[in-house]
Amino acid sequence: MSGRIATVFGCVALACLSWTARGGPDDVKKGEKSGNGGVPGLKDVYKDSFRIGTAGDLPRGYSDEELGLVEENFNVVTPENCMKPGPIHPEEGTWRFERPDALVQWCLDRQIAVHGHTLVWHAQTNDWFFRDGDKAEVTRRLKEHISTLVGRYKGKIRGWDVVNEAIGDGGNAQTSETEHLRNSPWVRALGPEFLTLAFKFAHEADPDARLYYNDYNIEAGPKHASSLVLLKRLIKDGAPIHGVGIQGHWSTNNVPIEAIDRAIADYAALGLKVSITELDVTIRGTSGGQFGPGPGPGGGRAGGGTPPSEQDLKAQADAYARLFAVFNKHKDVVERVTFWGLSDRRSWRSRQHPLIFDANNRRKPAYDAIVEAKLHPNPDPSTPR
Ligand code: 9MR
Repeated sequence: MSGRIATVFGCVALACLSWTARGGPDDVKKGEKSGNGGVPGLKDVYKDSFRIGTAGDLPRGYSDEELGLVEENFNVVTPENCMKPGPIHPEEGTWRFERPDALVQWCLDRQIAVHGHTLVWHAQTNDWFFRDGDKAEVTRRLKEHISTLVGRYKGKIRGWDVVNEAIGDGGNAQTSETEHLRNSPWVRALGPEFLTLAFKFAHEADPDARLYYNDYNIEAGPKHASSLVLLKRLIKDGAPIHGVGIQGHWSTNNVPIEAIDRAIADYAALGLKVSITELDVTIRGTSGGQFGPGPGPGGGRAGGGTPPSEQDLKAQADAYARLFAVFNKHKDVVERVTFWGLSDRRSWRSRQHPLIFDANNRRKPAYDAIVEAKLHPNPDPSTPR
């Protein structure tokens, strides 16, 4: 065993020992204390499996307590909004680098990796990209956007969501045999080739960056089938793609464990890695990655939804445990599991309490269940404990 690996093992073992000394996760009282309070950080517990991430436009506006939680638990950060085309590149020649620079520097100073989100999207992309432009001009703008952004953080940002959410919703048996691309301004301007171009431009700007296609609901049904058609085409056309991001906006009413298990294997069979890029499990209601207020009872983004019951929290903990068991089963393929937000206060679905820290930064039962899923795996992850 190399010295480095031995050190890693030693650290996790120490972390686990301190956990055991407290009597194990059952002994961690919900709401007892904010922060980790001596409990091992998730990044250490899962060190030999994959990176554990959080999303947020850190560090501005975050409290010391929140930043402490990030440092203790996560070894990769995704900027939630500040690197999207709209905020970072509102007009041709106008760039807003202040927040992204601060985020990258904060992470670099702490040896936390950064995953960039997102270079090309149908949403939060200002019209100037497409205005009065023929195909050659829009391609030039796309290239300039990607080269400038990826080039600026070359060697500092580990990977990128190159294209986000290109596949349309509402597919059926017929569309599942096709890519079923969303009718976005990118498709209208450049045709389906916009994806290949985006990957090529990103690779040229930083040949070492891990390049991802990212989407929601692609683990099951016609959208999964379309994702396979699309990815095969990208690979065939020589797009430098390394992985697929399954966003992972699920709910306690719908955790498609078997589909996720199969989908990861399907992507691996194409030679791709997989990351879970925007994980949250809402309590009650439905989920999905679409914009707008969360659907169903308790949906929406503003705070103050009905507080979760003990039963809700238990159902959520079971869901997270089963998910992490499946991710861990595929740890050779899964590179990263990132939660979409830090706490239930810092979530786009805050009324549905979807994350592992509550609105006051206290560990929820889901946190303990995720640790347990690694330390004492359930022999049959398809069933709750
Ligand atoms: O969480 C993000 C929210 O703060 C923004 O208002 C919204 C619109 O830009 O985007 C949210 O993040 C989305 C992500 O970028 C792509 N997948 C779906 C996420 C939730 O809408």
